[in-house]
Amino acid sequence: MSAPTVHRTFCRICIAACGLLVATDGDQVLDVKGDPDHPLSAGYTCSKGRALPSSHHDRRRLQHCLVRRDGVLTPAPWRACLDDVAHVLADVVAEHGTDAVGFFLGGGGYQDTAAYWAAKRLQTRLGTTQRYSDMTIDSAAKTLVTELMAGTPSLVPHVSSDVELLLLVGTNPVVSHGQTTTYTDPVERLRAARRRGAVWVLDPRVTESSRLADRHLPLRAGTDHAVLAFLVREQFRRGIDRELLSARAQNADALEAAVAPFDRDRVATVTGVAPDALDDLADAVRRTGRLAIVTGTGVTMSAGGNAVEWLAWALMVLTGSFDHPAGMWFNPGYFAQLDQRDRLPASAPPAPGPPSRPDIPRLLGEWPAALLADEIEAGRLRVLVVLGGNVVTALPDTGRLLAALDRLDALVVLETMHTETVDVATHVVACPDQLERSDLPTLDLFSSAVSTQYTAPVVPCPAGLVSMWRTVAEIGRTLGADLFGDGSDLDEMADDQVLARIARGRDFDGLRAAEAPVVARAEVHGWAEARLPHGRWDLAPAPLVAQFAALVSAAEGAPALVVTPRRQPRHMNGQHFRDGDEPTALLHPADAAESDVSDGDLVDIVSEAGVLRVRAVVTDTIARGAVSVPHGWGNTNVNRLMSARELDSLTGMPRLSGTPVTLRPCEGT
Ligand SMILES: Nc1nc2c(c(=O)[nH]1)N[C@H]1C(S)=C(S)[C@@H](COP(=O)(O)OP(=O)(O)OC[C@H]3O[C@@H](n4cnc5c(=O)[nH]c(N)nc54)[C@H](O)[C@@H]3O)O[C@H]1N2
Ligand SMILES: Nc1nc2c(c(=O)[nH]1)N[C@H]1C(S)=C(S)[C@@H](COP(=O)(O)OP(=O)(O)OC[C@H]3O[C@@H](n4cnc5c(=O)[nH]c(N)nc54)[C@H](O)[C@@H]3O)O[C@H]1N2
Ligand code: SF4
Ligand SMILES: [Mo]
Repeated sequence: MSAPTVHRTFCRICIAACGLLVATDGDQVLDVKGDPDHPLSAGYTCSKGRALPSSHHDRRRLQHCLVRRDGVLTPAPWRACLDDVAHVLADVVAEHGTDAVGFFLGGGGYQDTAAYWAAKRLQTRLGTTQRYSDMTIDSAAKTLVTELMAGTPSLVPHVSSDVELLLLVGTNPVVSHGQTTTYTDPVERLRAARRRGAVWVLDPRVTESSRLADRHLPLRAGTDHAVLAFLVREQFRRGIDRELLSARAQNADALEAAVAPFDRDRVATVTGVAPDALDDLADAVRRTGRLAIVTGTGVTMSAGGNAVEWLAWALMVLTGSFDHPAGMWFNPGYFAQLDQRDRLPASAPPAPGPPSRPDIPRLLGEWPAALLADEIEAGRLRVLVVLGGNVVTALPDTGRLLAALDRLDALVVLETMHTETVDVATHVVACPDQLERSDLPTLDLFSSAVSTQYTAPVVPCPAGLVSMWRTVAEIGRTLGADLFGDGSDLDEMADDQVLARIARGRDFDGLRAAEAPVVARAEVHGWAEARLPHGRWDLAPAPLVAQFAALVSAAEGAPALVVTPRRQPRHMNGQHFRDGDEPTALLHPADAAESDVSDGDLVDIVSEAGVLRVRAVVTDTIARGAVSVPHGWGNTNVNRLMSARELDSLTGMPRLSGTPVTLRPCEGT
């Protein structure tokens, strides 16, 4: 064996984008370590990043493209695979038009900058309405609330480094590294926040993050909106400088009226949190003045997701925490340079949703991913192109979804691995993984600093694999759209030429030559408020106020037992960085006893949508009334329990947190 070569690159499994040192020998990836000189991650990595050598060489890696012939997925060259797709497209478009072709962008698509750019651009060029992505099964509440309160979709808050009060609501950054607010080296960051002040966690479960916090409030699942409403109410009750506030925000009176019923004792009853603990939290907010509130999937996927996000933002506006030190700052983006504009881009005017649910408006031009099955069943969506997503494990109501996918004229999946979605595809394009391609971090507003970096491929790209952007461009060509708009010869174009376009006016050659990531600025405060499209925050947008009122009256008859989500350290949604694990359902001893379930039993969890058989772990680390089950598993797919009919009226989010269920012990296990 020759001496290993060590490459400097960055991880694209989650949004933390940790700096990596990858040792290779030829096409063999030997070892991954954290890059101690990386300005953002300083040597930190998690077990998933360090498992890149084994996932790169995994037996499930796709080595070539596949086409389904006589029911069997058969290897085919890329050109032959795309020619076959072109035939299907020609027939479908001739009969039903371009709008019968839809796109789903998953996590693998978001993490491949050229692919993400190409997909967005092609969708715009085609004017297709059939656009779907993870956003509407993940964090739609955040997009909605940003649009309604700030009047722009372009603000992503990050925790200021000098924060003194950090409140984590339905997020477990020690495992997840964040949903949209990036948490690199989360243990160290939570410890640092504690050294300066206090960390509070709202979560029905004892988590890796709550163990590091000063205070953990194990509230009843789905009741977070009540805690946030109480905190907002306390701000008004304890006094606010209305004149100062009205210069920055409108509709304070409507906000105050909405939260008026949420006095301490009512909130204690609804949430199961002790009244004293609620007072302590309100005192802490008052004492520190400013704070940072980070929400996550535990709440954004719940029925109260929009309300929680709204009230969290409202509290940060009331306390002057947004856009200021000791609160949360907004990343203007290394490429986007939003702070150089006079005004932030305004939210698009409301547009109707898909014909299957026109009442649910489009969000960022997309339709709710949970409605894919409806659109297929109605015959409007006939070809689906999936870019780096595993829709079979990610979307609700698995049984119905599988039946719908089966009805498509073509299901074209662009993937690196043999997944559950590949299993049901008609065409599969084998793509380079992150070590086999050059890249920039995609979503620079999500980065924890105003920064970017370039990586070259770490190992050569094998002959059978084709970049996602190239496949997207080729599909566009078939549909009559020139992705680049200038007649560029796709066959001649290199990945880096696409990245150079994405880098726009910024010095791409300089980036490429730089040995290190470029950090323009660590944090930027005081730019966003002055650039709000309507000049001020809206503290009480009418759709949120109305939905909140409905939520509050519905919450009175809350179900006894609900399924809640959780992420696992060595798994990234449906991507598994360790073999041999099995998902488990965490259950409180009293809930287990009521259903006659013992620790280690297999249990049937039953919802209106379906049944899931899973092993129970009986533990008092979870609050009563919540059953915690992770997603991303093919055989034990929690999405069998999730309804694709009961969707949030403002975002189309399915309720993946807080689904009512009952338990049934399995006989003979
Ligand atoms: N290791 C790992 N990292 C990941 C992922 C992964 O699968 N594995 N997935 C990535 C993706 S796609 C995303 S979107 C992010 C998500 O990042 P997070 O949102 O931080 O996800 P979780 O770690 O599941 O944390 C959600 C927490 O919400 C709690 N919870 C559930 N119901 C409720 C409730 O009603 N109220 C409150 N207050 N809490 C509740 C759960 O117990 C859990 O601890 O993580 C990303 N990072
Ligand atoms: N019940 C329930 N359902 C959920 C959730 C939940 O908590 N509970 N979480 C939801 C959330 S937040 C999300 S974001 C979605 C996640 O849904 P998905 O985005 O579908 O999740 P993944 O399983 O991570 O799928 C990403 C796919 O991209 C592939 N991939 C990785 N790298 C590359 C690459 O470089 N190129 C290509 N072409 N492919 C690549 C991987 O092999 C993987 O199959 O699931 C959602 N579904
Ligand atoms: S936290 Fe882990 S998965 Fe996320 S970027 Fe860092 S090493 Fe990769
Ligand atoms: Mo996500």
